[in-house]
Parts: sequence; C-alpha cells; structure tokens
Amino acid sequence: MNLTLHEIGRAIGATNDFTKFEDIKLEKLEFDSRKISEGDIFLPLKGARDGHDFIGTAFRKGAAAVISEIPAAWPYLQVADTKAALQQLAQYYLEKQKPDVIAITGSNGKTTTKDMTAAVLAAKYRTYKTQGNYNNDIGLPYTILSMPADTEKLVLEMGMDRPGEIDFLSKLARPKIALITLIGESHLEFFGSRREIARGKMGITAGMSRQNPLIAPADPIINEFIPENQKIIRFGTDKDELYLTKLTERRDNLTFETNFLNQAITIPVPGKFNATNAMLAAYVGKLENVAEDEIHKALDKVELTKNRTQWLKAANGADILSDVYNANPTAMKLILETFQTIPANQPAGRKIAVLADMLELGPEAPAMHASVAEVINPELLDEIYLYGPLMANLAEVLPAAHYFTDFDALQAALVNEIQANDQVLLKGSNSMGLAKIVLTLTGE
Ligand code: 2GN
Repeated sequence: MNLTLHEIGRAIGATNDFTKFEDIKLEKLEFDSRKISEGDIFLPLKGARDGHDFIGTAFRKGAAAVISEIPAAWPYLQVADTKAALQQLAQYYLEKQKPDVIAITGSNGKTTTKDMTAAVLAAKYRTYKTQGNYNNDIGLPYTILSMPADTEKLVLEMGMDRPGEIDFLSKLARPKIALITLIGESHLEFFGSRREIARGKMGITAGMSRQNPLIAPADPIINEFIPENQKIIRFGTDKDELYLTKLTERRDNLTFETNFLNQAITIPVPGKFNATNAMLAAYVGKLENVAEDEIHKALDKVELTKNRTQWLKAANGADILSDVYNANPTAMKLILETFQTIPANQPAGRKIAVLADMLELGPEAPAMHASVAEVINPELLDEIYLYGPLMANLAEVLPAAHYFTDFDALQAALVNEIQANDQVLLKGSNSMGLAKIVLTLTGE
C-alpha cells in the first residue's frame, strides 16, 4: 500500500493526536475483519453490523492500526465518518501513485469489458483491476487502496446502485479514459427510464478532462448528456468511429474483425456482445500504445471473472439473479432490498428468494442470520427458501419460509416449484453450492 500511519492520518484529517503513535508502514487496508493479517490497517464500516464492534477482533488478528469514529486501545486515527475517510484516502493514494485510470460502466458487459481491457493493458503495463463486484462507493475506494504501489494502469468498474453514484466515483478516480459499454435496462438499476440510466452512466465524465476520451455506444439516448467539448469516440455501426466488420460465431469462441485493427481476433468466449466488448478492450489498448500483436495475444487467452451478481435465464424461462460472490450480512441485505424493489413479471410472476448460510461469521453468526429478517418484506416476496444449519436461525423468525438441511431436497423442490414467469434470487456463501443449483436451473 506504500502508506504510513502518519501520512494516512494527515490524508484523512484525523482529529486525535496520532503522531504519538509510531509512524509505521501499513501493509494493506481491510474493512472486513476476516481478511485482516499482520500489519494491516482496519477500517470499520457500518454495514448490517457496526464494524466498530470488531476492532478488538481485528487487532487480535494482527491489525497494526485502525481508522475509527471512536477512540481505541490501539494505534488509531479518529474521524467523524469512516466511509468518507476511506474515500479520501483512496483519492490521496491515487494522487500519490498516479496510475492512469480507465473507468468502465454499462449494464451487463462491464465485467467482461473490464477483464478484457485489463488483459490487453497487462501485455505492456503493470495493470490492476476491480476484483469481484467491488464497484460502488465502498468497493471502488477499496480497489484503489488494494492496488500495488507500482501500478501503471488501473482499470476500474463503476457501478450504479444509486442515482449520482457514477458521477461521485468519476470525481474520485479522475479517469484518463472512460468507457460506457451499453445503456441497457438492467434489472439492478432503478432510474425509472432508459433516459435516467443514460444520465447516470454519463456521470462517468464528471471527473475527467474534456480532452480525454469517452468511448460510448452510438445510442442517441446519451446525446443530451454529453458535456460540451467532450472528446468522444462512438461505436456501433459503420457510421461510427469503431465497429465490427466481420463476425464468425462458434459454440465456445468467436472471431471478429474491426475497422481499426489489421488482423482478425479470436476470443475464447461466445456471444456477439463479447465481440463488441473485446473490440472496446482492443481500442483502449491501441489508445495506450499496446502493439496490435500483443492485443491479439492477450485477447486470445483472456480469462473472465465468474461467479458474481448476474441475471440469467432458467431453461423454463424464469429470471435468475445469481449472487454467490459476497457472503456477508451487508451484501445479503443489500441484494434482498434490491431484489424486492424489482417489479414482478406479468402476468402472475412470483418473486422467490433462496438464501443459504453465510460462513465464517464468528460467534454471532446465528444472530446475523436471524437479522436478515429485518429487510424482508413479505408483501414483496412470494416464497423464501432457506438452506443450511445457520439459516435455521432465520427460519425460526420467518415461519412461512421453506427450510432445508439437505442440498438435494432443496434442489428438487426448486426445480419443481419455479415457473416460467418467476424471478429467483440465489444468495449464499460460495461453499454452500448454490452455483450448482444455478447450473441445474439454467440447464448447463
Ligand atoms: O456489499 S458489500 O459486500 N460490498 C463490498 C464492496 O464492494 C461492493 C459490495 C459490503 C460488505 C458493503 Cl457495501 C459494506 C460492508 Cl460493511 C460489507 C461487509 O463486509 N460487511 C460485513 C459484516 C457486516 N455487517 S463483513 C463482516 C464479517 N464479520 C461479521 C460482520 C460482517 C465477521 C466476524 C464475525 C464475528 C467476529 C469477527 C468477525 C467476532 N470475533 N465476534 N467476536 N469475536
């Protein structure tokens, strides 16, 4: 992380007399006490639980310091708001290390585009990218602070949980290149209309210089939001700056040509939208002077991140929201709240939540599982399926829920229950195996 305790104290404007603590180098920053190792700095956040309750745990695990809203018995930096401090510190670290930031947003496709862009840039530069779904006002600053000090290119995914969020993230990260993959109608974005989604995504230009390029789809819906004098490169059809000239789709790979590369490119994933994503990644590579044969080789063997929040279609037509990546109470509550606000499919579509155990939560795990009930609105969920020994604690306070201890029985019940018009959320620790049920439902 290349930051010392005093330096961090100054960067976040800590209000206590922190110079009385030794000015040690900190290894890395963590907000989840489970991830703390020797020499780290702990930053408690208010999630489902108040992270300040875990300061003692963090030090027992080897934390060397804490950023805290209250005094601590260990080296600490006191601030009024730890989340704001996280964001300030990320901004400070960026300004200190000065990597070039490539910011990516857009429904669906953004993860693939992020992985492909990072793969292309890594052919020539020390490159770091957003891990998992760390793309919000907590995840993005955390990503920045997790970046190795010698990073040259930082590829950041920017998500849109709330209106104005991308605007905020762009001002924090100050992108050198911004990329919008698509103005869709993603289930996970609640802006009322495509126009509001377009407005939200165009917030990506808020923190960038007008001379630096925005790469955006030809879709006219964004036009009214393009800042005056903004350099913009548009993609889509042969009327635009970037487009596919040839596409050969196969079962598990595809080959495409573009108007700006000499050679055809083959990528090990199918789907026309992936050709567009790879084209965008290649273009960023070109802008950053990666040689064409290096771009070619990087995309040839690109590995894409799996297992994050995604909408899938079940074989019978049901919509599946699969989220087996973040197993903590905050993430479970957030996805439930989001899922519940999505209108049911018409006609007669039901909303079904399938929740499995969250592991490694310590002695309070039973209470944390039970507390998920706080966000459940029975009027917005038709059926709840709970699975695993810890979920018994939630089942106890949700008598209408179907409770399972046996994996095969759960799977059989779901296969039997889910109808074409339903929406199904699946969430739990990776090791609970819900990913297998997702595969069964999608028929893969
Ligand atoms: O939604 S998130 O997952 N997010 C991350 C950033 O990118 C976008 C998505 C998210 C997670 C967010 Cl937005 C915010 C927070 Cl605060 C968190 C988060 O990590 N929440 C966590 C908890 C809560 N609430 S992690 C965590 C782990 N902790 C339990 C509570 C908790 C483990 C633990 C349990 C018991 C002890 C110690 C640790 C213990 N030891 N008790 N007694 N001794």
